[in-house]
Amino acid sequence: MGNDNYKPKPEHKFTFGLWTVGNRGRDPFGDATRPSISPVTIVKRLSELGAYGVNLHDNDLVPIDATAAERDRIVREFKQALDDSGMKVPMATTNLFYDPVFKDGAFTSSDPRVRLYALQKTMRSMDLGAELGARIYVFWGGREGAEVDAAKDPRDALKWNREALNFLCEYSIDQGYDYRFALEAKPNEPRGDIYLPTTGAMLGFIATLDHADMVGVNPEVGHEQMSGLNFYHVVAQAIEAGKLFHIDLNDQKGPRFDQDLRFGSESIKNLFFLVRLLESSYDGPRHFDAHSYRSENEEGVWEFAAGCMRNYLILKEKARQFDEDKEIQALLAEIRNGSGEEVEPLGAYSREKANNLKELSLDRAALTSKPLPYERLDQLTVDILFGVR
Ligand code: GLT
Ligand code: MN
Ligand code: MN
Repeated sequence: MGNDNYKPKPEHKFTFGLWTVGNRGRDPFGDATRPSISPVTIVKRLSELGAYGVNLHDNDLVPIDATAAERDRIVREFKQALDDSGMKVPMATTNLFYDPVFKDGAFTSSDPRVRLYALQKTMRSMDLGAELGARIYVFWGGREGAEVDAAKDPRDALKWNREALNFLCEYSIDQGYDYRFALEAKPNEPRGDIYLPTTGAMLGFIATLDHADMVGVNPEVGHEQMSGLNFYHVVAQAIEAGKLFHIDLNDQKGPRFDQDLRFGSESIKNLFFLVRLLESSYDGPRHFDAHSYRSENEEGVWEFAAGCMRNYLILKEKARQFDEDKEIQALLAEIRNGSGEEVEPLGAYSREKANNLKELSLDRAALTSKPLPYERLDQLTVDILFGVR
Protein backbone atom coordinates (compact mmCIF):
# COMPACT_ATOMS: atom_id res chain seq x y z
CA MET A 1 0.00 0.00 0.00
CA GLY A 2 2.98 2.32 0.59
CA ASN A 3 3.78 3.09 -3.08
CA ASP A 4 2.87 6.69 -3.90
CA ASN A 5 2.50 5.76 -7.59
CA TYR A 6 -0.72 4.00 -6.64
CA LYS A 7 -2.26 7.02 -4.91
CA PRO A 8 -5.11 8.46 -7.00
CA LYS A 9 -4.94 12.18 -7.69
CA PRO A 10 -7.27 14.50 -9.63
CA GLU A 11 -4.67 14.74 -12.43
CA HIS A 12 -5.38 11.04 -13.18
CA LYS A 13 -8.92 12.08 -14.18
CA PHE A 14 -10.71 9.25 -12.39
CA THR A 15 -14.48 9.63 -12.39
CA PHE A 16 -17.42 7.59 -11.12
CA GLY A 17 -21.10 7.70 -11.98
CA LEU A 18 -23.39 8.73 -9.12
CA TRP A 19 -25.20 5.48 -9.95
CA THR A 20 -22.06 3.37 -9.44
CA VAL A 21 -21.03 4.05 -5.85
CA GLY A 22 -24.70 4.86 -5.29
CA ASN A 23 -25.71 1.33 -6.34
CA ARG A 24 -27.68 -0.29 -3.52
CA GLY A 25 -27.13 -3.92 -4.48
CA ARG A 26 -30.51 -4.51 -6.07
CA ASP A 27 -30.64 -7.20 -8.75
CA PRO A 28 -33.47 -8.90 -10.66
CA PHE A 29 -33.79 -11.47 -7.86
CA GLY A 30 -33.33 -9.42 -4.72
CA ASP A 31 -33.87 -6.10 -3.07
CA ALA A 32 -31.36 -3.49 -1.92
CA THR A 33 -28.76 -4.61 0.62
CA ARG A 34 -27.49 -1.17 1.66
CA PRO A 35 -28.92 2.32 2.17
CA SER A 36 -28.67 5.02 -0.47
CA ILE A 37 -25.85 7.57 -0.31
CA SER A 38 -26.72 11.16 -1.18
CA PRO A 39 -25.04 12.78 -4.22
CA VAL A 40 -23.48 15.39 -1.92
CA THR A 41 -21.87 12.67 0.24
CA ILE A 42 -20.70 10.81 -2.86
CA VAL A 43 -18.94 13.93 -4.16
CA LYS A 44 -17.26 14.51 -0.80
CA ARG A 45 -16.10 10.93 -0.24
CA LEU A 46 -14.85 10.43 -3.80
CA SER A 47 -12.88 13.63 -3.66
CA GLU A 48 -11.25 12.48 -0.41
CA LEU A 49 -10.24 9.29 -2.22
CA GLY A 50 -8.52 11.31 -4.97
CA ALA A 51 -11.11 11.21 -7.78
CA TYR A 52 -11.42 13.99 -10.35
CA GLY A 53 -15.17 14.05 -10.76
CA VAL A 54 -18.58 12.44 -10.96
CA ASN A 55 -20.96 11.77 -13.84
CA LEU A 56 -24.69 11.48 -13.71
CA HIS A 57 -28.02 10.71 -15.30
CA ASP A 58 -30.64 13.42 -14.89
CA ASN A 59 -32.55 11.30 -12.35
CA ASP A 60 -29.47 10.29 -10.32
CA LEU A 61 -29.63 13.87 -9.08
CA VAL A 62 -33.14 15.18 -9.74
CA PRO A 63 -36.07 12.78 -9.22
CA ILE A 64 -38.22 12.35 -12.34
CA ASP A 65 -41.22 13.95 -10.62
CA ALA A 66 -39.42 16.88 -8.93
CA THR A 67 -40.99 20.33 -9.21
CA ALA A 68 -38.99 23.17 -10.75
CA ALA A 69 -38.31 24.59 -7.27
CA GLU A 70 -37.10 21.22 -5.96
CA ARG A 71 -34.86 20.81 -8.99
CA ASP A 72 -33.26 24.20 -8.43
CA ARG A 73 -32.61 23.53 -4.75
CA ILE A 74 -31.08 20.09 -5.44
CA VAL A 75 -28.86 21.44 -8.20
CA ARG A 76 -27.77 24.40 -6.05
CA GLU A 77 -26.72 22.12 -3.17
CA PHE A 78 -24.94 19.75 -5.53
CA LYS A 79 -23.02 22.59 -7.18
CA GLN A 80 -21.99 23.78 -3.74
CA ALA A 81 -20.60 20.32 -2.95
CA LEU A 82 -18.68 20.37 -6.26
CA ASP A 83 -17.26 23.80 -5.49
CA ASP A 84 -16.29 22.84 -1.95
CA SER A 85 -14.37 19.78 -3.13
CA GLY A 86 -13.10 20.94 -6.53
CA MET A 87 -14.82 17.97 -8.17
CA LYS A 88 -15.93 18.18 -11.82
CA VAL A 89 -18.82 16.75 -13.85
CA PRO A 90 -17.21 15.93 -17.20
CA MET A 91 -20.01 13.72 -18.50
CA ALA A 92 -23.80 13.63 -18.26
CA THR A 93 -26.42 11.29 -19.66
CA THR A 94 -30.15 10.63 -19.65
CA ASN A 95 -32.01 7.89 -17.89
CA LEU A 96 -34.06 6.51 -20.79
CA PHE A 97 -34.52 3.05 -19.30
CA TYR A 98 -35.88 3.05 -15.72
CA ASP A 99 -39.31 4.58 -16.07
CA PRO A 100 -41.98 2.14 -17.35
CA VAL A 101 -42.80 4.55 -20.20
CA PHE A 102 -39.64 3.22 -21.87
CA LYS A 103 -40.83 -0.39 -21.71
CA ASP A 104 -40.50 -0.68 -25.52
CA GLY A 105 -37.61 1.72 -26.01
CA ALA A 106 -37.06 5.46 -25.98
CA PHE A 107 -35.74 6.81 -29.31
CA THR A 108 -36.80 3.52 -30.91
CA SER A 109 -40.17 3.05 -29.24
CA SER A 110 -42.89 2.09 -31.71
CA ASP A 111 -45.01 4.91 -30.25
CA PRO A 112 -44.08 8.30 -31.76
CA ARG A 113 -45.21 10.15 -28.63
CA VAL A 114 -42.85 8.09 -26.46
CA ARG A 115 -40.09 9.02 -28.91
CA LEU A 116 -40.98 12.70 -28.44
CA TYR A 117 -40.99 12.27 -24.66
CA ALA A 118 -37.52 10.69 -24.83
CA LEU A 119 -36.27 13.68 -26.84
CA GLN A 120 -37.86 16.15 -24.44
CA LYS A 121 -36.33 14.37 -21.43
CA THR A 122 -32.92 14.27 -23.12
CA MET A 123 -32.94 18.00 -23.98
CA ARG A 124 -33.80 18.87 -20.37
CA SER A 125 -31.07 16.56 -19.17
CA MET A 126 -28.59 18.15 -21.59
CA ASP A 127 -29.53 21.52 -20.07
CA LEU A 128 -28.74 20.13 -16.61
CA GLY A 129 -25.43 18.60 -17.73
CA ALA A 130 -24.37 21.86 -19.40
CA GLU A 131 -25.23 23.78 -16.24
CA LEU A 132 -22.88 21.47 -14.31
CA GLY A 133 -20.08 21.91 -16.85
CA ALA A 134 -20.31 18.58 -18.71
CA ARG A 135 -18.83 18.49 -22.22
CA ILE A 136 -19.38 14.80 -22.94
CA TYR A 137 -22.89 13.45 -23.35
CA VAL A 138 -23.37 9.67 -23.23
CA PHE A 139 -26.15 7.71 -24.89
CA TRP A 140 -26.69 4.21 -23.60
CA GLY A 141 -29.80 2.83 -25.26
CA GLY A 142 -30.54 0.15 -22.71
CA ARG A 143 -34.16 -0.23 -23.78
CA GLU A 144 -33.51 0.32 -27.48
CA GLY A 145 -34.02 -3.27 -28.47
CA ALA A 146 -36.47 -6.09 -28.91
CA GLU A 147 -37.57 -9.52 -27.85
CA VAL A 148 -40.20 -9.93 -30.58
CA ASP A 149 -38.78 -9.36 -34.04
CA ALA A 150 -42.25 -9.67 -35.55
CA ALA A 151 -43.11 -6.37 -33.84
CA LYS A 152 -40.56 -3.98 -35.28
CA ASP A 153 -38.29 -3.73 -38.29
CA PRO A 154 -34.75 -3.01 -37.03
CA ARG A 155 -34.31 -0.64 -40.00
CA ASP A 156 -37.11 1.55 -38.60
CA ALA A 157 -35.43 1.49 -35.21
CA LEU A 158 -32.17 2.63 -36.79
CA LYS A 159 -33.92 5.45 -38.65
CA TRP A 160 -35.69 6.69 -35.49
CA ASN A 161 -32.45 6.50 -33.54
CA ARG A 162 -30.62 8.46 -36.27
CA GLU A 163 -33.38 11.06 -36.42
CA ALA A 164 -33.18 11.57 -32.65
CA LEU A 165 -29.40 11.92 -32.59
CA ASN A 166 -29.40 14.32 -35.55
CA PHE A 167 -32.00 16.44 -33.76
CA LEU A 168 -30.03 16.43 -30.51
CA CYS A 169 -26.76 17.35 -32.24
CA GLU A 170 -28.56 20.39 -33.66
CA TYR A 171 -29.97 21.17 -30.22
CA SER A 172 -26.47 21.09 -28.70
CA ILE A 173 -25.10 23.36 -31.43
CA ASP A 174 -28.09 25.71 -31.20
CA GLN A 175 -27.71 26.08 -27.43
CA GLY A 176 -23.94 26.53 -27.67
CA TYR A 177 -23.36 23.55 -25.37
CA ASP A 178 -20.31 22.26 -27.18
CA TYR A 179 -21.12 18.65 -26.28
CA ARG A 180 -19.42 15.65 -27.82
CA PHE A 181 -21.79 12.68 -27.92
CA ALA A 182 -20.49 9.24 -26.92
CA LEU A 183 -22.59 6.20 -27.87
CA GLU A 184 -22.38 3.15 -25.62
CA ALA A 185 -23.11 -0.33 -26.92
CA LYS A 186 -24.35 -3.41 -25.11
CA PRO A 187 -25.47 -6.65 -26.76
CA ASN A 188 -28.43 -7.47 -24.49
CA GLU A 189 -29.86 -6.89 -20.98
CA PRO A 190 -32.31 -5.52 -20.16
CA ARG A 191 -33.62 -6.27 -23.69
CA GLY A 192 -33.35 -9.70 -25.30
CA ASP A 193 -31.39 -7.93 -28.03
CA ILE A 194 -30.23 -4.33 -27.98
CA TYR A 195 -29.83 -2.58 -31.35
CA LEU A 196 -26.27 -1.65 -32.31
CA PRO A 197 -24.89 -4.30 -29.95
CA THR A 198 -21.16 -3.59 -30.17
CA THR A 199 -18.86 -0.58 -30.38
CA GLY A 200 -17.98 -1.70 -33.91
CA ALA A 201 -21.66 -1.50 -34.87
CA MET A 202 -21.83 1.99 -33.29
CA LEU A 203 -18.86 3.14 -35.37
CA GLY A 204 -20.65 2.05 -38.54
CA PHE A 205 -23.84 3.85 -37.47
CA ILE A 206 -22.04 7.08 -36.49
CA ALA A 207 -20.78 7.48 -40.06
CA THR A 208 -24.43 7.81 -41.18
CA LEU A 209 -25.22 10.78 -38.87
CA ASP A 210 -25.51 14.41 -40.03
CA HIS A 211 -22.89 15.56 -37.53
CA ALA A 212 -20.69 12.47 -37.46
CA ASP A 213 -17.75 14.58 -36.29
CA MET A 214 -19.57 15.38 -33.01
CA VAL A 215 -20.30 11.75 -32.23
CA GLY A 216 -17.96 9.06 -30.92
CA VAL A 217 -18.15 6.02 -28.68
CA ASN A 218 -18.16 5.13 -24.99
CA PRO A 219 -17.07 1.49 -24.92
CA GLU A 220 -17.56 -0.47 -21.70
CA VAL A 221 -15.27 -3.36 -20.76
CA GLY A 222 -18.01 -5.73 -19.64
CA HIS A 223 -20.37 -4.96 -22.51
CA GLU A 224 -17.87 -6.02 -25.17
CA GLN A 225 -16.84 -9.04 -23.11
CA MET A 226 -20.49 -10.10 -22.98
CA SER A 227 -20.11 -10.54 -26.76
CA GLY A 228 -16.85 -12.44 -26.29
CA LEU A 229 -14.78 -9.60 -27.78
CA ASN A 230 -11.26 -8.44 -26.96
CA PHE A 231 -11.78 -5.06 -25.28
CA TYR A 232 -8.23 -3.91 -26.00
CA HIS A 233 -8.86 -4.40 -29.73
CA VAL A 234 -12.25 -2.66 -29.51
CA VAL A 235 -10.73 0.43 -27.90
CA ALA A 236 -7.76 0.41 -30.26
CA GLN A 237 -10.12 0.59 -33.24
CA ALA A 238 -12.07 3.45 -31.64
CA ILE A 239 -8.84 5.38 -30.97
CA GLU A 240 -7.54 4.74 -34.46
CA ALA A 241 -10.82 6.12 -35.84
CA GLY A 242 -10.50 9.24 -33.63
CA LYS A 243 -13.73 8.21 -31.89
CA LEU A 244 -12.83 7.35 -28.30
CA PHE A 245 -14.74 10.20 -26.63
CA HIS A 246 -15.25 8.46 -23.28
CA ILE A 247 -14.70 5.06 -21.67
CA ASP A 248 -16.54 2.91 -19.10
CA LEU A 249 -14.06 0.89 -17.07
CA ASN A 250 -15.11 -2.14 -15.08
CA ASP A 251 -14.63 -5.90 -15.21
CA GLN A 252 -16.57 -9.02 -16.00
CA LYS A 253 -16.37 -12.81 -15.66
CA GLY A 254 -16.74 -13.84 -19.28
CA PRO A 255 -19.75 -13.63 -21.59
CA ARG A 256 -22.66 -13.63 -19.14
CA PHE A 257 -25.02 -11.04 -17.67
CA ASP A 258 -23.55 -7.57 -17.12
CA GLN A 259 -21.55 -7.71 -13.90
CA ASP A 260 -19.95 -4.25 -13.62
CA LEU A 261 -17.19 -5.59 -11.36
CA ARG A 262 -14.36 -3.58 -9.81
CA PHE A 263 -11.88 -2.55 -12.52
CA GLY A 264 -8.94 -4.92 -12.72
CA SER A 265 -10.46 -7.59 -10.51
CA GLU A 266 -10.72 -10.22 -13.28
CA SER A 267 -9.28 -9.57 -16.77
CA ILE A 268 -5.83 -8.53 -15.69
CA LYS A 269 -3.81 -9.14 -18.86
CA ASN A 270 -6.38 -7.61 -21.22
CA LEU A 271 -6.78 -4.56 -18.99
CA PHE A 272 -3.01 -4.20 -18.73
CA PHE A 273 -2.85 -3.72 -22.51
CA LEU A 274 -5.86 -1.42 -22.31
CA VAL A 275 -4.27 0.84 -19.68
CA ARG A 276 -1.00 0.88 -21.63
CA LEU A 277 -2.95 2.00 -24.71
CA LEU A 278 -5.00 4.63 -22.86
CA GLU A 279 -1.90 6.07 -21.24
CA SER A 280 -0.26 6.61 -24.63
CA SER A 281 -3.27 7.68 -26.69
CA TYR A 282 -6.25 8.95 -24.67
CA ASP A 283 -6.49 11.96 -22.40
CA GLY A 284 -10.20 11.94 -21.46
CA PRO A 285 -11.71 10.91 -18.13
CA ARG A 286 -11.09 7.39 -16.81
CA HIS A 287 -14.63 6.66 -15.81
CA PHE A 288 -15.54 3.66 -13.67
CA ASP A 289 -18.96 2.25 -14.49
CA ALA A 290 -18.98 -0.50 -11.92
CA HIS A 291 -20.43 -1.22 -8.53
CA SER A 292 -19.49 -2.95 -5.35
CA TYR A 293 -20.49 -6.55 -4.59
CA ARG A 294 -24.00 -6.86 -3.25
CA SER A 295 -22.58 -8.29 -0.05
CA GLU A 296 -20.81 -5.03 0.89
CA ASN A 297 -21.97 -2.26 3.20
CA GLU A 298 -21.12 1.41 2.64
CA GLU A 299 -17.53 1.02 3.85
CA GLY A 300 -17.13 -1.73 1.25
CA VAL A 301 -18.35 0.68 -1.41
CA TRP A 302 -15.46 3.07 -0.68
CA GLU A 303 -13.05 0.09 -0.67
CA PHE A 304 -14.44 -0.77 -4.09
CA ALA A 305 -13.96 2.79 -5.43
CA ALA A 306 -10.41 2.97 -4.09
CA GLY A 307 -9.72 -0.47 -5.60
CA CYS A 308 -10.80 0.60 -9.12
CA MET A 309 -8.38 3.52 -9.09
CA ARG A 310 -5.59 1.56 -7.42
CA ASN A 311 -5.79 -1.25 -9.97
CA TYR A 312 -5.66 1.26 -12.83
CA LEU A 313 -2.53 2.84 -11.34
CA ILE A 314 -0.91 -0.55 -10.72
CA LEU A 315 -1.50 -1.48 -14.36
CA LYS A 316 -0.13 1.90 -15.43
CA GLU A 317 3.03 1.18 -13.45
CA LYS A 318 3.26 -2.29 -15.03
CA ALA A 319 2.94 -0.68 -18.47
CA ARG A 320 5.87 1.60 -17.69
CA GLN A 321 7.90 -1.41 -16.56
CA PHE A 322 7.01 -3.29 -19.76
CA ASP A 323 8.04 -0.35 -21.94
CA GLU A 324 11.34 0.09 -20.10
CA ASP A 325 12.24 -3.61 -20.03
CA LYS A 326 15.33 -4.06 -22.22
CA GLU A 327 14.73 -7.73 -22.95
CA ILE A 328 11.13 -7.06 -23.96
CA GLN A 329 12.13 -4.16 -26.17
CA ALA A 330 14.83 -6.26 -27.81
CA LEU A 331 12.32 -9.03 -28.51
CA LEU A 332 9.85 -6.54 -29.99
CA ALA A 333 12.55 -5.11 -32.23
CA GLU A 334 13.47 -8.62 -33.38
CA ILE A 335 9.83 -9.53 -34.08
CA ARG A 336 9.19 -6.37 -36.10
CA ASN A 337 12.41 -6.64 -38.03
CA GLY A 338 11.01 -9.27 -40.42
CA SER A 339 13.75 -10.92 -42.48
CA GLY A 340 16.14 -8.15 -41.59
CA GLU A 341 16.17 -6.69 -45.11
CA GLU A 342 15.12 -3.09 -45.69
CA VAL A 343 11.50 -2.83 -46.97
CA GLU A 344 10.04 0.37 -48.44
CA PRO A 345 6.68 1.42 -46.94
CA LEU A 346 3.86 0.31 -49.25
CA GLY A 347 2.40 3.79 -49.73
CA ALA A 348 -0.17 4.74 -52.37
CA TYR A 349 -1.01 2.55 -55.32
CA SER A 350 0.68 2.99 -58.67
CA ARG A 351 0.62 0.64 -61.65
CA GLU A 352 4.40 0.53 -61.63
CA LYS A 353 4.45 -0.44 -57.97
CA ALA A 354 1.92 -3.18 -58.55
CA ASN A 355 3.95 -4.55 -61.46
CA ASN A 356 7.19 -4.46 -59.48
CA LEU A 357 5.51 -6.18 -56.54
CA LYS A 358 4.23 -8.96 -58.76
CA GLU A 359 7.83 -9.59 -59.89
CA LEU A 360 9.46 -9.28 -56.45
CA SER A 361 11.22 -12.41 -55.30
CA LEU A 362 9.70 -13.49 -51.96
CA ASP A 363 10.86 -16.85 -50.63
CA ARG A 364 7.86 -18.41 -48.86
CA ALA A 365 9.92 -21.06 -47.07
CA ALA A 366 12.48 -18.53 -45.85
CA LEU A 367 9.69 -16.26 -44.62
CA THR A 368 8.09 -19.14 -42.77
CA SER A 369 11.32 -20.19 -41.09
CA LYS A 370 11.76 -16.87 -39.36
CA PRO A 371 11.25 -17.50 -35.62
CA LEU A 372 8.68 -15.49 -33.66
CA PRO A 373 9.54 -15.62 -29.96
CA TYR A 374 5.98 -14.94 -28.76
CA GLU A 375 6.17 -17.55 -25.99
CA ARG A 376 9.13 -15.76 -24.44
CA LEU A 377 7.53 -12.34 -24.90
CA ASP A 378 4.21 -13.37 -23.40
CA GLN A 379 5.89 -15.10 -20.44
CA LEU A 380 7.89 -11.94 -19.71
CA THR A 381 4.61 -10.02 -19.76
CA VAL A 382 3.07 -12.50 -17.35
CA ASP A 383 6.17 -12.30 -15.12
CA ILE A 384 5.69 -8.53 -14.94
CA LEU A 385 2.01 -8.87 -14.12
CA PHE A 386 2.71 -11.49 -11.46
CA GLY A 387 5.30 -9.15 -9.94
CA VAL A 388 8.20 -11.59 -10.18
CA ARG A 389 10.25 -9.60 -12.68
C1 GLT B 1 -26.48 1.87 -16.64
C2 GLT B 1 -25.71 1.04 -17.62
C3 GLT B 1 -24.40 1.61 -17.95
C4 GLT B 1 -24.48 2.94 -18.65
C5 GLT B 1 -25.06 3.99 -17.81
C6 GLT B 1 -25.27 5.23 -18.64
S1 GLT B 1 -26.42 3.54 -16.92
O1 GLT B 1 -26.01 1.67 -15.35
O2 GLT B 1 -25.55 -0.26 -17.08
O3 GLT B 1 -23.60 0.76 -18.70
O4 GLT B 1 -23.17 3.35 -18.94
O5 GLT B 1 -26.59 5.36 -19.04
MN1 MN C 1 -21.69 1.81 -18.99
MN1 MN D 1 -22.36 -2.59 -17.59
